[in-house]
Amino acid sequence: LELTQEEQFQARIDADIRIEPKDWMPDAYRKTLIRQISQHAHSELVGMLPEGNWITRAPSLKRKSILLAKVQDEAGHGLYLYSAAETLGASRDQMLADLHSGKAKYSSIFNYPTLSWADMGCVGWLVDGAAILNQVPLCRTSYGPYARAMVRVCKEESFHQRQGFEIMQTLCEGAPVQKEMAQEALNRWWWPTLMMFGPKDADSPNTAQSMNWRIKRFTNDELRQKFVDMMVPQAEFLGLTVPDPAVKWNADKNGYDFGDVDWEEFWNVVKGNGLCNQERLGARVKAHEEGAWVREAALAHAAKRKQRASE
Ligand code: FAQ
Repeated sequence: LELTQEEQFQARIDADIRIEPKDWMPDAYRKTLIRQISQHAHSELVGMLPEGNWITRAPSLKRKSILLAKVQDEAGHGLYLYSAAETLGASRDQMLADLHSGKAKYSSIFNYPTLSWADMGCVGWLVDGAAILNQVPLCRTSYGPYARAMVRVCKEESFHQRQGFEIMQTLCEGAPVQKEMAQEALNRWWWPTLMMFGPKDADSPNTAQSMNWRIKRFTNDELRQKFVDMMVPQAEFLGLTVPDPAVKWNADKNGYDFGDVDWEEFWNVVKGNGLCNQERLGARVKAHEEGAWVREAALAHAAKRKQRASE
């Protein structure tokens, strides 16, 4: 019995054999990966902005240098991810053009403002916590270059998460007003973080096929449940309360019950109408335009070197 190309491809996936750039793959697999990886790359770049807001206002030199290093890591993650997408034939210029025109998506979470120093704690603790839960399984995603990029990214993310938790812990062990700041930030970040995992499985058009191709290793709802199970005890340890009265331990399922996300808010932010969408995109476009001379200079330098080498 002869297997079709597509059946052979699926058999490799089912046997957990990685797909590499030069291997045959269905067009839809390539398209899905370009969509997910470029969206992921854009999230890293836009994700620098909410924290960039606090670099000049960090409460100490030590905090400033840690935050600076973290934001630089995010730029690096964006670059690995764009490179991974390029191995699928996507052009970086096109991906960036799609981000700048508002056509491409990036994570909803980065459209919320960072109003206090405690937000740096919550971004590290909750947002990076969610990012790690989502990305550790991606180290086993079926496409080789994406999986390998995730290994280093996850190592750096776990440092990011610890620094966020440590900011929260310092605030929670501090004066009452510091603890209030921590609680107020948790109240604002909790629900938007739950939205990072994407729509409910029943409303997620891409999950079933992406699970079948082993691009995704867990569904959106599975990861959201893992997140709540991980974070509720950490919040209790800090002496904080997650802003969801429905959170309750459920021994039968060996996990927490929790309330429903405000999906109207989620889609509103995804469609571009969140609190900071315009500001974030505006900042990216401005940075790109103001960096034009650097790209020109780098190209001119490369051309000169090539010319010299051939003389
Ligand atoms: N925001 O069918 P599904 C970070 C879109 S972590 C905006 O479930 P899928 C680190 C989705 O694209 C954040 N859009 O889609 C950091 C789709 O639309 P499309 C980035 C969302 O792909 C931390 C539609 O809804 N991480 O950056 C969102 O199977 C701190 C239907 O959804 C990744 O990107 C959302 N939250 O599952 C940096 C991880 N959720 O494209 C700085 C890799 C869904 O069909 C500071 N990505 N949509 O038009 C993934 O795992 C998946 O793509 C999901 C979505 C789980 C995000």
